[in-house]
Amino acid sequence: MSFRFDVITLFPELVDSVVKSGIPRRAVEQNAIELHCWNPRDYTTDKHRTVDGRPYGGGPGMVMKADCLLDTVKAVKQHSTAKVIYLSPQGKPLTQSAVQRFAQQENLILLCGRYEGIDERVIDIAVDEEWSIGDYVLSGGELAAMIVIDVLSRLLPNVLGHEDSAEQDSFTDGLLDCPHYTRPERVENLGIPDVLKSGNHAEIAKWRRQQALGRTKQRRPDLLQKLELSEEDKKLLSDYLKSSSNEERED
Ligand code: 9D3
Repeated sequence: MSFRFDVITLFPELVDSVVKSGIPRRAVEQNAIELHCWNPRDYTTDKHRTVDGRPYGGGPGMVMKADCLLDTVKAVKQHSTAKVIYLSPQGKPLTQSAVQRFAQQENLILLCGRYEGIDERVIDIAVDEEWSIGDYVLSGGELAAMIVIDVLSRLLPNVLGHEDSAEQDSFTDGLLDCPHYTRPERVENLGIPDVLKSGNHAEIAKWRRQQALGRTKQRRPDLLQKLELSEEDKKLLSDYLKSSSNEERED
């Protein structure tokens, strides 16, 4: 499995930095991902290489011009038949399962806006899907495109150090992760749950499942509502909630 990303951006050096370290970098080194950036400024035809214009109807800010964007898309499409994904605050909220669907395509064209956004006619003519990364205001689509690249590189087999880490990731089973500990055994006045030192793997798995269920219930009840819990999970969760309400009453 491998991916090719063609990213349309006024800040190619920013997008390139996503493959400078960590898992995305390893994916590039293993030829599992290819990243190509395309700068709309290189597809302008005027002396000042203008990529933005004032909005029709007035108001603050600038809008990215249609012509250089459409010419950039045209150039990219000579190398890729992929879908054009526009990252924008108006898009559908991106989720792990949406990215898993992207992973079934081999290639993606990621279009990043700057300023107030792009001329709407580019969306009408050239965009297949519009996605947002959440309800907060970025200064452009680049960080969102980098997130798509990062999330997809974790889905590549052989790229993660541990073969099975991707499957154990939070969200793949719909739950938040359990707590993790490593040496030393004592940090300031804090120790480690005894069960993790017991060597009893069945008990350890049960404890981790219980922590995942309990933390998800307390921090992300919306995630838990989507799941159908087994009778065993329900018991683990109710025991967790009892002991965590006891802790609140302690001292
Ligand atoms: C005043 C209206 N704003 C829209 C919410 C203007 C505006 C803010 C930020 C227009 C563009 C941007 C730049 N943002 C992105 O390009 C972007 C984004 C985001 O801001 N939040 C979440 N996901 C994304 S994906 C691309």
